[in-house]
Amino acid sequence: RANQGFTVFFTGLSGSGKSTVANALMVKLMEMGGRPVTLLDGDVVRKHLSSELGFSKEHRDINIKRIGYVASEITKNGGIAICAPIAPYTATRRAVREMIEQYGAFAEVHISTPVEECERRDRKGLYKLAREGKIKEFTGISDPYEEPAKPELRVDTTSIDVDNAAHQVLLTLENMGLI
Ligand code: GGZ
Repeated sequence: RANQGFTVFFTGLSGSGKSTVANALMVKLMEMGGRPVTLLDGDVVRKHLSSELGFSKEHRDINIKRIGYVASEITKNGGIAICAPIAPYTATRRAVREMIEQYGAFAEVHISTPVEECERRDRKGLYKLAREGKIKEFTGISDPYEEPAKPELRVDTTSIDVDNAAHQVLLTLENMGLI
């Protein structure tokens, strides 16, 4: 199974650094050549694949299962899928893992940057809006985030830079025999 496809599934709060690390990882994997790399980023997926969905538990689960399905097809065909949604629910993440492991490997990467740090950064001003009650059901403020118990890797971006975080993901993939 040396050249099997695989999925790197990032999970973590809004503003935790998922997209940034996922992008850096994508660049590194593309530079290595070989398998095609597809990035399924949270907001891009929401625009193109899940535009009718909101942020209830039901809608988040539908969103994550769609991402999982696309990633499973990529994995089945020997490619690399990088997913970067919040994916707040353990059971849904497990369902995606099971779907993908039928075809290839699955590496869950928890970007564990604490909510205090995400809110301090508040890159998009969403935490402020959530505090003011202008965004309901906001993950980490007024909606749950279930921490992964046994991710393949956990990275807190509070004190390490993007390049270092992406490098840690690469080392994890290497240890799994995937690259
Ligand atoms: C969480 C929200 C919400 C609510 C809008 N809760 O930082 P962002 O802006 O770009 O990332 C967040 C994105 C989350 O979408 P996902 O598809 O990743 O979520 S899930 O996996 O739960 O389906 C944030 C923005 O959408 N956003 N409202 N209420 N994030």
